[in-house]
Amino acid sequence: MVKPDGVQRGLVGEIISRFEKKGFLLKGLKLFQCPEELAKEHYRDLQSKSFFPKLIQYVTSGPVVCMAWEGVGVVASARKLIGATNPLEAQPGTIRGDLAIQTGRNVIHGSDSPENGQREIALWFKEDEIYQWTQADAPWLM
Ligand code: RTP
Repeated sequence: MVKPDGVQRGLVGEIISRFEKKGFLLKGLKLFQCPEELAKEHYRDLQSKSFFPKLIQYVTSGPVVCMAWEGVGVVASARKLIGATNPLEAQPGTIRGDLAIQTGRNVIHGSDSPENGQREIALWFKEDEIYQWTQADAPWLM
C-alpha cells in the first residue's frame, strides 16, 4: 500500500514501477480512502504501542493506493525493495531509503508474511477487485 504521504508526494508511479520492473504481477490496484475501523483492524497487532493513534491518523489522512502483487517469493522480496521501517536506516536503492526520511512518513506498507498478505488482501479488496491473469509464458525465466 502506498501510504497517504506517498500519494500526496506523487510517488505512486515510481513505487508501482519498482514492483513492475522487478517482475511481479499486479493482481489488484485501487485508490482508496481508508476508514478508521479498517486502519485499526489492519494494524491491530500494534494497538498497544504509544504511536498507534498517530499511525491511525496518518493512514486515514488521505487516499492510499492498495496494490496486490503476485510472484515467487514476493513477500520477502517486497520487504527488501521497501527497506527498513525507519527510512534513515533503510539502504539506498530501497523505496524508503531513496524516498523518505521519517518513520511516521515512510511512504509504503508491505505485508510481513504470506499469511498476512492473504489477510490484508481480504481486508482491503473486494473479491472482484482481484484479477486472475498471467504474463505470457517465459519458461526460460523459471
Ligand atoms: P508497515 O507495516 O507499514 O510495512 O511497516 P513495518 O512492518 O516496516 O513496521 P511496523 O513495526 O509494522 O510498523 C507499522 C508502521 O507504524 C509506523 N511506526 N511508527 N516509533 C514510531 O513512531 C513508529 N514505529 C512504527 C510506521 O509507519 C510503520 O511503517
